[in-house]
Amino acid sequence: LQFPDRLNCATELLDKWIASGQGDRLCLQGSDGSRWTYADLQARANQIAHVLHSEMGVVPGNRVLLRGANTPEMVACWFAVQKAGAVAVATMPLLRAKELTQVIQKAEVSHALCDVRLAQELAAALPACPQLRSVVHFHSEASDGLEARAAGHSSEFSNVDTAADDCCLIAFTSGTTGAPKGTMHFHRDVLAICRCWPSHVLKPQADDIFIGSPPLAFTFGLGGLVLFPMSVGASAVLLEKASPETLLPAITQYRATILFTAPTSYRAMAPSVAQHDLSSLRKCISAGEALPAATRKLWKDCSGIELIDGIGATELLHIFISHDEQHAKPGATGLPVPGYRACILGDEGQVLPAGQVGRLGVKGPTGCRYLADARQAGYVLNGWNLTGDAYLQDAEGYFIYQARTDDMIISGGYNIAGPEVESALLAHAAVAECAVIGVADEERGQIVKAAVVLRQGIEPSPEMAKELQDFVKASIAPYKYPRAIEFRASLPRTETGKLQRFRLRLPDDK
Ligand code: 3UK
Repeated sequence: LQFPDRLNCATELLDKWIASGQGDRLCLQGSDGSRWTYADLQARANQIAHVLHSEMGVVPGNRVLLRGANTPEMVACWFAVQKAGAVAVATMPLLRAKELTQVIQKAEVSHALCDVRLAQELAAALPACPQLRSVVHFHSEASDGLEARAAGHSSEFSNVDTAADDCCLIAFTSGTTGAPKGTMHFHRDVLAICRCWPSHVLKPQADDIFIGSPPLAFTFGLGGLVLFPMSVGASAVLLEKASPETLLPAITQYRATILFTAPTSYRAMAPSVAQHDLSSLRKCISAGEALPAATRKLWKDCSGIELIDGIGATELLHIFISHDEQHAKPGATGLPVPGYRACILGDEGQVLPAGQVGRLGVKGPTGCRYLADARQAGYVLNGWNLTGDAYLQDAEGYFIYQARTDDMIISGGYNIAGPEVESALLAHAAVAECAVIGVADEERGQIVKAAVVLRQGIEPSPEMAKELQDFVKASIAPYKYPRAIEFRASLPRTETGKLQRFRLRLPDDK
């Protein structure tokens, strides 16, 4: 991948469409019924860039916190930050003051653009954050709100002449294991991910309509709902409240063609698919968590569409191992996306042969850059970015997910990957969701325990527990069966939809 030395990602993803006379193409649709062309988005981003520059005092290199739900205005803010040569620090809408404080301090945030509906938690963080000098609210009717300020500025702006390897985005990991890590990405990284996975796997077209659930603060959502559609001149639907219940009717309403969401969301939508017109839908992408074979089959059976699985990570910005519809292999994530290399590393950092379980290492145009974090040494080994996942490679080179490295269960001398047991349980018709963890046991070190959410209308009982145990024993090696089963009404998840297995290991979490 070759890039010129000077590069601003806003020029390449946004301004180029207007420059080539295609500014009236549809770019974004919002939950409020708004429709923005590329020219609309450019004009608004330019006005906001003026606000940043001349009213808020942003200079190139400043870190600007962005906080809001998925809306077109939020995308305009993102591009305004790029145009001003500053660094976007996007935060998940549900973060509380304490977590915002950590992010603001770690990333040395000096300015913020915040949806007025999320103003409260940010205000509560401010006393502990003297470095944050200026906050402006958007989606606001106030006279000092972003809309009123932007209206007073020109809709033309000359982008700051940034270097291809100037940092433009600091993304925080979800922090399922310890404090969140800030990861740094350059202008060229933003363009590199558009040329890797989308070009080789997704193959979107200019008339595609993208839709999905991930927040724009999660790089899965930023890529899938902003960068990838815009890199081909396509459009995206931004839903403020995307859930399994709202996604299906939205696909029908907007005639969406490409869907991005997490495996659990496909599973939750499956029973209702028959009641919706999904005839517009062409491609469905699953990422964020391992895709169980049972979920792949369920979605194929109800929608006729073969899921495209892909593993991505905040530190690598987007997907680096995946497969297209023709090369799906149940239970496998796929092959390295062209541009990336992946390997399985042993405890001493040696590359392991096919069939052996080890730590997944990835190398490519993105990755390996943690923001002032001593943990970099533990996550980057000889240039390989360690994702924290245990994987193996099969004889055909496919990468097969095992577990998060710290979620591997050791019971009676056996290494057991929780997700394999979860996959086996999910094949049972009574199981809606489940999570498998290891719990301490005097005799066996750990035992396998399953937390199970039953499908609506099915009651928990000792007989059901026994049935599930027998079902697992019959489909995978019997020593892997869950010796303990706990029925629950729901499972703890992050805002990005990931299971928080560690919370199930805490004594009091219900
Ligand atoms: C897990 C998967 C198996 C895996 C992400 C797509 O999830 C994203 O980023 P995060 O930093 O988490 C990374 C971790 O999530 N994971 C994600 N996808 C898969 N495990 N199969 C998958 N398909 O543990 C990984 O290390 O939150 C996903 C694009 C951008 C992203 N940031």
